Amino acid sequence: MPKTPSSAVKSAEKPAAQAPAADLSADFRQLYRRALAQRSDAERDVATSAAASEAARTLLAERWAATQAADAKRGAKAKRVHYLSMEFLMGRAMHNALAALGLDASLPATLGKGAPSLQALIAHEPDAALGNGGLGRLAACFLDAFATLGLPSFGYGLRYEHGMFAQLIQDGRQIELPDEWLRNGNPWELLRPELRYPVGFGGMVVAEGGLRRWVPAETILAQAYDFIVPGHATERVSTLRQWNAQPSHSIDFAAFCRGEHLAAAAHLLESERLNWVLYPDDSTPAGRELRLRQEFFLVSASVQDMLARHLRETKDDIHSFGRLNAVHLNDTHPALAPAELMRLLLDEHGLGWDEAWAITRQATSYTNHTLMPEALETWALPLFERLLPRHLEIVYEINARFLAEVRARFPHDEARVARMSLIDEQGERRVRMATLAVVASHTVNGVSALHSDLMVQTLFADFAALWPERFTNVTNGVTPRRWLAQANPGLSALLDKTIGDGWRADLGELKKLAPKAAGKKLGQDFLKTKQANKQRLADYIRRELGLAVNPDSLFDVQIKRIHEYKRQLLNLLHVVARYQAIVANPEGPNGQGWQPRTVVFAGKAASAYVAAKQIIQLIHDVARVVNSDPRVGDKLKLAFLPNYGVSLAEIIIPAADLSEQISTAGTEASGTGNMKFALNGACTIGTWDGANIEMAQGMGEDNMFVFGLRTEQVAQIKAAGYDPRLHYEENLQLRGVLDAIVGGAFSHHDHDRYKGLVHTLLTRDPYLLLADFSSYVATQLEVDALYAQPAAWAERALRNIAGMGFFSVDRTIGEYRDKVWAVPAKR
Ligand code: GL9
Repeated sequence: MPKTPSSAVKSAEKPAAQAPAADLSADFRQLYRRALAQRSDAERDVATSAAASEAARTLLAERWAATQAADAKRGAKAKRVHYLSMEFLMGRAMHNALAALGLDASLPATLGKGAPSLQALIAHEPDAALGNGGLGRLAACFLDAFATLGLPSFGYGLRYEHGMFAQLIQDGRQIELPDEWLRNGNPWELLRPELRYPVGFGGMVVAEGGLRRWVPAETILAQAYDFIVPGHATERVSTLRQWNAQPSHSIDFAAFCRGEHLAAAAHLLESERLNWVLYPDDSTPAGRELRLRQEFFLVSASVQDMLARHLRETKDDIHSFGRLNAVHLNDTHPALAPAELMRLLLDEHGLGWDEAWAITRQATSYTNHTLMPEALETWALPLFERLLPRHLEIVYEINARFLAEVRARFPHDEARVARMSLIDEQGERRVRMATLAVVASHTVNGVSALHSDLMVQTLFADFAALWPERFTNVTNGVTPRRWLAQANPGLSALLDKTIGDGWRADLGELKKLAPKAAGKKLGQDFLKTKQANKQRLADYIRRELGLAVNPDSLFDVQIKRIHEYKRQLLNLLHVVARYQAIVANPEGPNGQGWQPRTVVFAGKAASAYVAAKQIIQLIHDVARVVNSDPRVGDKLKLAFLPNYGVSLAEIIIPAADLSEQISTAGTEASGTGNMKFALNGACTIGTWDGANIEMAQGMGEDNMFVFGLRTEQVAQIKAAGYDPRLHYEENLQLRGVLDAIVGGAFSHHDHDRYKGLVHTLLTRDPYLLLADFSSYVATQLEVDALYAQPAAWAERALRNIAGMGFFSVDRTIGEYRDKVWAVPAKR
């Protein structure tokens, strides 16, 4: 059949068709048994999962080596993508590895009698939680698509010893504990002893024969570890190259012999602390100097590595670097990359400024992931100058040339020049990293249609006026492998039976569900798979919290970082309102009883974020009261599941009936959890924000429970002078809720505990919770009404799934490849 142009475009986004994969079960069995025999003295569960990961790793490492060899062979011709990110939130690797090898379904048969189940094997692996939230998980989904689409590429990150902190709840409060994910080693990484680069800090700049040269005061070595990431229906295996800091010289032996043991090793600590921790903060650059060192360490090692490879593969043709290499900045955290590339091109390779800058701009692109002003990185000039003196000279030169361009285009507009400068001159002088990223990039993208529009209208308006062609949108996506095939085998099997199994590689296939969505039998089968997932979550909640929840109740879920703009507090205000209504009116809103609900929260608060931590405490306080009130029974239960992460999400998401995506319109850049829920057949209650909008368009707006103010309305209300107290005064229900909280109804009559929280709502309410409250509560009643009709609910959920084809990470990476990185199709 001849292809229409549109299907030709679509098929370019699909993974390449593959010959049927070879059966690896015999090889796997042999490797597994050998590895197990070497662990005969270990505890059985630990031994079996270690043996299975070793066997899978061996098979994947062969494919990985073949991938590297194939790319190296094409190296001089094919463009490579380098994805620089301070965060990769990988989660567990075992299930994905076994699925990629085609061994997950047949595992029991492969391993034979007495072997552990897939679930048991997986349970022992710690999450690689080297990210804070959506931004880091997106990067992990990208690695999956890189392999699946066969894109020559590297992820570059840091090998943190401690990932995202472990969250413990004590008396309703969050306690942070270090996460020791590397304690038993990481079977999915390969040490690369030959890949080691010196990274300098501090020192001075000297002039030498017309060139500037940086003489750093200290040098730390960056040692490469390759974390291997397999793709779907392909033998390609992606690389996440993670840098580990090592001292450039060993202990001071003389000092050691004098008995000065600590002094002999002081510099070891200095280097090692670089990769101790992932900063647990998505909004403020904490521990400033160490964070800046981490960022430069990532950037310098990665840029040196790609330059070395490029020169090796092109026989020293530095001039073609920009044509053959994409350097992508995942947010501004790696925005020093263009400055470091400039330094190397100018000072080490002797290029002139114009050519060096042309190469740098040809290579660099940048994704913005948030408009939150507090997340915009800037560095105080004295710190920047002390650590990176040569880079500051380069930043000044970039700025001088850039501002000349601005002045030429907009004469006599010094206010504009001040706004656009790479240096913020108000108060303490600071380097603006987002500005550096925009000026150095050929393409800048946002992560949803709305966010990309707002980005050029607000944050980067001056830059869009100068270079409109530089800005674009690439809406986020998620991997259907981890988030549907692996997390939800029940629903996956039902989809396979109903529309075939092509959706794993081409999520657009889900649209075949739409004409079948009203089918009675399909609806019943769907609800059955949902029920089994809910039972599994109910069991987990009982084990974790000792709380019994009814698996027939509506599972209403909000899981994500705790942040005021994400409005977990609005969700909680609804819970309190519902609690009060149940007590006041046991017959239900229309005399037909209350639809039983289980509200589930999970998420971590940044350690220094006081308001977010208070919200966690309030959730626990409300839960204690509601869950133990005999008048409520199972009409309402509230559960906060501690230590949220990728693996917990894989249990919770398939079990959700209702997905809470309720950020203030204009604040959530995209969201990706919203996509995972809908893919698993949860209906969404959401604001007109981020990717919710495109999801609603994909599934049909009537199939989403949309509520609340839109972005323009939020802006108008704020401009007119928003007074939240008016809502409090007008809405009796809202008043009852806030009065109860501040009056100590949930805090053992402690009137002070939530005084601050409520005071903020009544006086400033920066995220307009009170303005959206009544619309939210009314929409929640619509949710109840639909849920009371199982067939109609199932149809709605199936229509949601059918509309999710666009949100595959394969489509996202296809767009980056074509629109941002301009990687030519394979010949
Ligand atoms: C984020 C946005 O807030 C999300 O809306 C978006 O989906 C992701 C990925 O594009 O990026 N930006 C950001 O700084 N974080 C995001 O999740 N924060 C964390 O990852 C903690």
